[in-house]
Amino acid sequence: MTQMKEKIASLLPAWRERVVRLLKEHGDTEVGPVKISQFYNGMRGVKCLTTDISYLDPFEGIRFRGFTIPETLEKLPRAPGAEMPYVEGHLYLLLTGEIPTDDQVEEVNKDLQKRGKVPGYVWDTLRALPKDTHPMTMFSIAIMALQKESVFVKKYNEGMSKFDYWDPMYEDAMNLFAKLHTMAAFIYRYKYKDGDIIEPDFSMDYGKNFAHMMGVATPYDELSRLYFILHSDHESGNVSAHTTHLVASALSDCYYSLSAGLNGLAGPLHGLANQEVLRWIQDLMNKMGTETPTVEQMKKFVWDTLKSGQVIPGYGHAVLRKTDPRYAAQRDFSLKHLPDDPIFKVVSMLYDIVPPILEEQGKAKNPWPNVDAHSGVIQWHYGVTEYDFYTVMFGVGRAMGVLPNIIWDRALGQAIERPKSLTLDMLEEIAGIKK
Ligand code: AMX
Repeated sequence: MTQMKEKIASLLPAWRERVVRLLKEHGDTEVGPVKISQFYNGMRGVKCLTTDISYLDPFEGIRFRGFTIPETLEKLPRAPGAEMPYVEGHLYLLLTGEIPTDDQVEEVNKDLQKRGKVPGYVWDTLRALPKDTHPMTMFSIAIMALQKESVFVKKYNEGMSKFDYWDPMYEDAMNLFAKLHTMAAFIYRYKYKDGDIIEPDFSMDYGKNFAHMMGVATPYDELSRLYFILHSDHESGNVSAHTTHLVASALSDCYYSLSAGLNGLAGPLHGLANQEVLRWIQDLMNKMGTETPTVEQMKKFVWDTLKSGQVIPGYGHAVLRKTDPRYAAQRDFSLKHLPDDPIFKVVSMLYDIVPPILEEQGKAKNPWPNVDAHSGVIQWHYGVTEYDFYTVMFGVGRAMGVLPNIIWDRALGQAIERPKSLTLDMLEEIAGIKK
């Protein structure tokens, strides 16, 4: 057993004891009311989920196991001379709550390498799809194709104690995560590079191997590490995390659950926003006929977008009420590596222009940029210009957060999800509306 899995096993009894005690002694304690508006506004703010893997503060942004993004990037181990930490170390942090040693990271890396070979039938499945299939659909199908490998299903069918569920979930999660970067890069090269596939090099770490398989030179390896870490987890209530958790709550395995979560990530209000941002910025540049639009031209374009009833992609957030620290981390990377990139310059100008306009319009609760306002421009700079693909990379990163969540769901005995719904008649009656 690896040190990472042993660590989880050793932490479990104390966590279980806390949950049992909480439920036994305080199970009836009320946490908060639910308003009628929350039935129709996507349950904004209803406190009814629990995770210990990340917490999203509206003003401070995400904390992974208690660490802010700058702390995470600073504390996690990295390769000698590398700018960004190992993805493997972040996985260890999310799963165990502890910053790993170099030795522990090395062991995770070796373990993922052993699990990394993708069976040929996955490639056959992808090759059978029409080339114009969206890469997120391809990614989701590739994950589903692997479902027959599930260790959880096998053990469940053999019969196992519910206290042991987490163990085969862990095995499935690691087996799946170990292959995601290879499947993502395959989809990229198959779809956009005439099927000129670059084989994985498992002597490399996860981020470097992804950059290698994409065929993009350094510092794309640094960017990949940063990108996967930043996109990993964002509490439990966002669509991809919640869907993964919901599906897994039926004891569906990691393959079914992650594929479902990624189908949610593919929505334009969630993970697809990063491709929308780039499309929108390029539309702006094309319409203005210049790579360097003026402030006035940009203001007009922002207002025109709003007046046509569309949202400004990359701005606003359901929970955050300030600039997303994931945006800030990508901005720091860009200031160092691509300060003169024309699209980065537009992104920077929009940072000054959009928030006051959204405030003046007075609808969005958060006028500040989110993670997606920045990710596309950096990918474009390094030649990954096929923006349909960006959400696939988001998905690889997001898996690193949601898979640990569903391992811990099983470990702490979270039940099948089943909230109660009411009819409009019932809500009107509660509201005292006379018909
Ligand atoms: N541009 C224009 N209007 C916006 C807006 C934006 N960027 N963000 C919010 N609004 C509008 C909403 O459409 C809503 O209008 P309505 O009352 O007419 O329906 C109103 O402001 C209130 O919305 P909100 O409570 O501030 O946001 P929300 O929680 O309903 O939605 C989000 C959050 C992210 C979907 C929304 O801000 C949005 O559509 N942003 C643009 C798309 C985007 O960037 N998505 C990526 C989010 C991060 C991620 O998941 N990857």
